[in-house]
Amino acid sequence: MSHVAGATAGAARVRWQDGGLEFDTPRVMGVLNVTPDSFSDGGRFVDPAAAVDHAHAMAEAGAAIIDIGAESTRPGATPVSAAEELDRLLPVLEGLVTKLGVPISVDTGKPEVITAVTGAGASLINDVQALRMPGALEAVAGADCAVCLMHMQGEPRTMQAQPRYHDVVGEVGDFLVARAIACEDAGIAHDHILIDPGFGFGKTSAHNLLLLQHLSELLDLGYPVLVGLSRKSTIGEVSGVKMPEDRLAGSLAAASLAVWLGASVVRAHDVAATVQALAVIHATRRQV
Ligand code: HH2
Repeated sequence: MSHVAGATAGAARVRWQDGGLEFDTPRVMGVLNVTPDSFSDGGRFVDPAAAVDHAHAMAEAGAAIIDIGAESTRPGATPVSAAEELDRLLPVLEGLVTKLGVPISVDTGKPEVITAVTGAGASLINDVQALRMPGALEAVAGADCAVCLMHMQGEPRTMQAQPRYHDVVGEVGDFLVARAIACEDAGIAHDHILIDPGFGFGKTSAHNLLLLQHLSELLDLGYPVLVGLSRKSTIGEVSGVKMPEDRLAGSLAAASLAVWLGASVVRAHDVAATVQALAVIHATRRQV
């Protein structure tokens, strides 16, 4: 399989009952954190009305899907109960479902949250634990939704203490394919699955940069690839930019590289700018 510059992820598709996402063009997933403590926008959208407004603004700016998270996964973040997650999520979901015009993803791994939010209209479960929590696989298999399986070494509280790999690209790929096979064995259809190397989740900057450089190897696993590099600390480290909200230029560079190398979906905080960057990458690739 060729993954030289200019190769395309093709017209892969991720499905759910009322539609799905076609990946003949790269897509932007807009980030909506309804948390008090997310690393770059914590506290801005805890008010459901502010969250709903921001989701609409991101959809208007060209987001193909909105990802709502109610528990921060930043290093050292405090875990949140399922009840607290649902208290944060459900008013926002209720305010958006049927009105937003683009599908909604929820960033969660708890089975009771998966069941409640898919019942309330979420189309995709984005799980940084790749459905490893007991009951999570079954909850997705029993709902009509797609899933994004992300790699993480360790758990958020301690994951950045001492990440170690012999072969980060091989180990992340092996993990993701094993989780995808577990999903398919549980009855989740192949075209309901996305994979994500999990930039910053139990990885040093060197690990993250290697994974980005070798992203095309993950395409060989046969699932569309989602990447989340927006505003992350590796961008700060390599550029010397301290504040996450000042890392737009670096985030666009990383998103553009990822899409050039074959990523289908980019998870981003700055939707309009990312949509514009990806349009240039896509147009260039069509000329190759
Ligand atoms: N990164 C974050 C959260 N969820 N999901 C996927 N699939 N991939 C990612 O890279 C990813 C993710 C972290 O970013 P953010 O949501 O902005 O911060 P926080 O976890 O602090 O809320």
